[in-house]
Amino acid sequence: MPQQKRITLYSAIDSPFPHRVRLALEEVNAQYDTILIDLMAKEEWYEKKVNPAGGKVPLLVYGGPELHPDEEPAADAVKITESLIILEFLADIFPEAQLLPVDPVLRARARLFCIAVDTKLLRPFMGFHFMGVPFDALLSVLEEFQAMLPPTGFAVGKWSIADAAIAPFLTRLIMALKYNLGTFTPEAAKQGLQAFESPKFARLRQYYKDLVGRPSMAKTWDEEAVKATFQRRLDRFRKTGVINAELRLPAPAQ
Ligand SMILES: N[C@@H](CCC(=O)N[C@@H](CS)C(=O)NCC(=O)O)C(=O)O
Repeated sequence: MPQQKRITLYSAIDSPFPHRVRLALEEVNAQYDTILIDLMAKEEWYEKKVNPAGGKVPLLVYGGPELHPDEEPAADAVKITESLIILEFLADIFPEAQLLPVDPVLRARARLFCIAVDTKLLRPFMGFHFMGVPFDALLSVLEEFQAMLPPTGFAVGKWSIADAAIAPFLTRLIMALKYNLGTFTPEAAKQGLQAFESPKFARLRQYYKDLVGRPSMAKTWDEEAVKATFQRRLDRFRKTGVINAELRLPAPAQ
């Protein structure tokens, strides 16, 4: 079925949440416009005219004409927030792409996997990056995800929204370890990479390679750009303790 309406995605380079949506849009070969929001210098119009409920990304507009950055979406266009909900929406409007499997049991597994990313991975992920939580906490969660994977292929066999849900976090984690982008020590980063490279994580590593090998990832992952934006976020955190609009800690001792 051809795409019925215009799709506009409000995204941000460093954020893993809109990245989830971009992966799915690429997987279904959707035509879409992207409006980039700089989360560290967020302009007023975004919250005022587009997303008054907190000014977060992603936000997907379905319908209406082409949008210019500081323009309010048309009244008859639909605005959808929350990356996991947007993924489900894309699975619904592009049914032939099977972003969710046809089999009800696999569909349930894909959805559980998505929820597990948000409930189990996000906290230790943020904790390790910014709050001195040891990498071991993250490793044990990664082990749980590895255990959920089938022997080969993606999270529930064929690529699905479950893979979109986790992939942006894995790419960012490996990037952070490779380039020491976080409040952890270089030694912790080295140990983290060694653990990831160990036989224990062979299945997760293969899964990561499969995710990174998708054309959808090639089109949506610009490591240099993410690295630069993440570095800015880290610099701000070191000066002010601000992680994002919702999370602020005492500025770390220099
Ligand atoms: N649960 C939301 C989380 C979205 C979210 O937290 N987005 C952050 C970026 S990582 C954001 O836009 N924060 C607003 C800001 O930093 O000003 C989702 O899955 O879409």
